[in-house]
Amino acid sequence: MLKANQPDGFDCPGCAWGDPEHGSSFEFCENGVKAVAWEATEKRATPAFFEANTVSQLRQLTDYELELNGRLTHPMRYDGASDRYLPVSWEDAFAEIGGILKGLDNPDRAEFYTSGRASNEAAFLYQLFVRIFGTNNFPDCSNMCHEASGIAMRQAVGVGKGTVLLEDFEEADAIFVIGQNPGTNHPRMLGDLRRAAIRGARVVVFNPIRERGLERFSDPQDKIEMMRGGSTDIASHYLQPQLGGDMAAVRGMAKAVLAAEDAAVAAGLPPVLDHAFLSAHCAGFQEYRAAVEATSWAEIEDQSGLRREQIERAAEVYIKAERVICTWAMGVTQHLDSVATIREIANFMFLRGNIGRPGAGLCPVRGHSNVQGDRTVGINEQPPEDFLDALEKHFGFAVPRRHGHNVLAAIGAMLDGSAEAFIGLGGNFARATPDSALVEKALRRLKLTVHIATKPNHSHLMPGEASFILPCLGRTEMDRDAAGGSQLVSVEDSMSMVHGSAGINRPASPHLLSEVAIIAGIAEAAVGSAVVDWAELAGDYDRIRDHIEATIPGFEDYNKRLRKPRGFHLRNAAAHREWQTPAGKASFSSGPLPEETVHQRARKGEGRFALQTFRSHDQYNTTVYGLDDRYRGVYGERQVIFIHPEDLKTMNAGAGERVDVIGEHDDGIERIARDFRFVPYDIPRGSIAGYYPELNVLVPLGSAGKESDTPTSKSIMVSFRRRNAA
Ligand SMILES: Nc1nc2c(c(=O)[nH]1)N[C@H]1C(S)=C(S)[C@@H](COP(=O)(O)OP(=O)(O)OC[C@H]3O[C@@H](n4cnc5c(=O)[nH]c(N)nc54)[C@H](O)[C@@H]3O)O[C@H]1N2
Ligand SMILES: Nc1nc2c(c(=O)[nH]1)N[C@H]1C(S)=C(S)[C@@H](COP(=O)(O)OP(=O)(O)OC[C@H]3O[C@@H](n4cnc5c(=O)[nH]c(N)nc54)[C@H](O)[C@@H]3O)O[C@H]1N2
Ligand SMILES: [Mo]
Repeated sequence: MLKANQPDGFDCPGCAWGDPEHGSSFEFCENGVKAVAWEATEKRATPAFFEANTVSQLRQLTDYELELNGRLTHPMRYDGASDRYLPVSWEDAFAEIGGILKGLDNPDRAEFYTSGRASNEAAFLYQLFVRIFGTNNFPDCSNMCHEASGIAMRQAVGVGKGTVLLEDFEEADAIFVIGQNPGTNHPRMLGDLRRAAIRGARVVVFNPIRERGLERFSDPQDKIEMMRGGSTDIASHYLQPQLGGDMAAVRGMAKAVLAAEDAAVAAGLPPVLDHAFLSAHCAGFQEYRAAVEATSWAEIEDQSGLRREQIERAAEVYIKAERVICTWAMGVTQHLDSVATIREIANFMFLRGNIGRPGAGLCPVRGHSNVQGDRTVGINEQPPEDFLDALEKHFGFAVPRRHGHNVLAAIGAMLDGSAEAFIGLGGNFARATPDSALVEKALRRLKLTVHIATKPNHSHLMPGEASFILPCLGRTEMDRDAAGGSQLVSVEDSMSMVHGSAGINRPASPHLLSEVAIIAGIAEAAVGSAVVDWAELAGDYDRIRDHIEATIPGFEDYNKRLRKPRGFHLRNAAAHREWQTPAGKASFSSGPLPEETVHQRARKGEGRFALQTFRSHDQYNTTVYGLDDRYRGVYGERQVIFIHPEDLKTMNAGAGERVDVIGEHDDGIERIARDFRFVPYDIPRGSIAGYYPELNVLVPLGSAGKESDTPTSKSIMVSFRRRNAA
C-alpha cells in the first residue's frame, strides 16, 4: 500500500542546494542528470566481472575506468588465495562481519566511516548500532569538507548551519560568493544567482580562478535566452585573491566599512554600522575594531593578492546593500586557517546586522545531498552530551562518552595498528583522503574492511584480511517495506529543509538490500537485538523516524510533516537572533591574520607554488563521469595543472609541457604526481590548480586546518620536475 502524500520522487543525489518546489516539480540541472544517470546505468559489475579480474589487475584501472563497470549486483567476499572477490550470501557476510567485530578486544578498534549521501534513516540507525557496539569512531566525509564552517559558526552564532532560506536569495541586494564554483558543483544555485542578478542584486565573487559559470550564465530553462543565444552577467565584481587569502580580503572590506563609518560620523551623515544590532546582539566588537585597525593595508594586500582599491569597491557594494547574503564552500574550508576565515566572514556580516533578517545571512553551501542531515541525526565523533543523554534515556543502554576518531585520527589509528576494522557506509575513503599511498597501506593491514556501495571503487581494492563489498540500493531505486509498500527516506538540504525521497527506478539487481537493511543485518550479528529490534526498524522506516523524533529536537511529528510537499524546516536559532554561544551573543573574533599562507611561503622559494585541488565539470568527487572540463576548456584528459602564463615563462616552460608535480611539505615523505600537462590560465601568479582525486597523493596527512582538522587540499606546497629532463 502506498502511503498518502508521498513525495512524487527522489531527492537529487547531486548536491545539497535547496529545492523550491520539492514534491511538485523536480528541478533538474545538467549535473543532477549526470548523477541520476550514473546510478541508473545499464552496466553491471557482476560476479563474472570479479571472476575475470584479480584485485591487483583492477587496481591498475583509473577511477573513471573502474566505475564504468557499472552497478554492483551481489555481496562479495575477498579471497586472498585467488586475489579475487567471490560471491557470498548476505547471511554469511553478516555473520562473519559480526563475528570479527565481536572478537575485537575493544570497540574503539573499529572505524565507522560515512559519506554524505546516506539518508537520515540509514545514518541514525548506523550511529545507534555503532554506539551500542560501544564507540564514537565516526570518521565522516564532512571532516574533509565543511567541518570548519560548523565549528566557526557555532563559535560565532551558536549554530553550525546556514541561517538563510532559499527565499532569502529573492530578497538580497548583494550576494558575496567566496571560494565556490556553483556552475559545476551547485548548478541550481546559479539559477538563483541569475534571478538575483536580473532583478539588480549585486553578486561579488572571490575566486582565484575565473570560473565561467560565475561570470556569465545562460539558463537552459529560459527559452528566450536560449533562442537569442544570450546569457546573463552573474558577477558584478570578480576578485581573484591568492589561495588562502580570503581572511585578509574580508578584513580589508571590514577596514573599508569602518573607515566609511568614521567618515559618515565626521560628516554628520547617517551611520554605516548597524549600531542597534551591535549593541543589543554582539560581543567583542571593540576588540575586533582594534584588531582591524592594527592590520595594515600592506599586510592585507600582500596576503590577499588583491589591491586596496579592488577591496574597497567590493566593500562599497556591501555598504550600499540593505540585505546581504554571504555563501562559501571548499575554497574557504580546505585551508590551514579556515575556521579563522569563516569567523572573519561572520565578523564582517555582523557590522551591518546582516544575519537573522529577510534577505540576509550566512550560507555555507554543503556538498553531499545529505551531509548536513547525517550530522543532525548523530554522525559525529564529538557528539553533544544532551544528544547522548537522550539516546541513553530513550533506548536504555550505556552510551559511550569518549570522543571518537575523525578522518585523520582514524587514518592515524589504522597506521599505528590501534584500529583493526573499517566499515564504510558509502564513499570512497581511500581516494578521498590525503596521502593516498599511506592510506592504502593502512587499509590493507586491517583485520576487516567492509564497503557498502553502489559501484566498485578503489577503496574496495585495498582489502584487509577479511573484506566485503556489500551492494546497496541507490537513492533513485524503489525500496520496499516488509509489507511490499514503498519506503520513504529523508534528507536535509543546506537550508535545513527536511524532505522525503522515494525511489522510482527498478533496483539494479534483485540481490541488493537497502542501506538500512544492511546496517540492520550487521547490527543484529554484532550486537544482537536486546536493545533494538533491527528487523522491525528495517521493515518500516516510520519506526526509525519515531526514534529520531524521540531523541533529536526539531523532529516533532516527523512522519506527518515529512509527507507534506516541501517537507519541513528545522528551526535555526541564529536565524531568529537567539545566540547559543558562551557569551549569549553573536560573537566577534579578533585574532590577527594568518602569519603566512602557503602561497606567501611558496613565493619565497625558487620554483615553488601553492596548489589547490578542485573538481572538474565532469565528476562527482572521486567518481569521474568523463574526461572533459567544458567550462575550463579541457577535453579528454585530467592530468593537467592550471597556471599563469607568466609563471610558465619564468620556468622556461611551454603550454603542453609535461611535468611531475613534487610535494614540498617538509616532513621527509616523498610525494610525486606523475605526468601532468600545463594549461595556461587566468589565475594569480604563484597559485596553481589541478584535479582531485588524482592529486591526492600530494596532500599531506600532516597538514590539517587549525581546529577543523580538515586536510588542507586547497593549499599544498609543490614544485615541478620536467618529464623530459635527463
Ligand atoms: N557536479 C558535482 N557537484 C558536486 C560535487 C562534485 O564533485 N560534482 N561535489 C559535492 C561536494 S561533496 C562538495 S563539498 C561541493 C564542492 O563545491 P565547491 O566548493 O565549489 O568545489 P571545488 O571544485 O573544490 O571548488 C572550489 C572553488 O573554490 C575556489 N578556491 C580554491 N581555493 C580558494 C581560495 O583560497 N579562496 C577563494 N576565494 N577561492 C578558492 C576554486 O577556484 C573553485 O572555484 O560540491 C558538491 N556538488
Ligand atoms: N584533494 C582533495 N580531496 C578531497 C576534496 C578536495 O576538494 N580535494 N574534497 C573532500 C570532500 S568535500 C568530500 S565530501 C570527500 C568525499 O568523500 P566520499 O564521500 O568518501 O567520496 P565520494 O566520491 O563522494 O564517494 C563515491 C562512492 O560512493 C558510493 N556511492 C554512491 N552513491 C551511493 C549510495 O547511494 N549509497 C552508498 N552506500 N554508496 C554510494 C559509490 O560506490 C562511489 O564510488 O572528499 C574530500 N577529499
Ligand atoms: Mo564535500
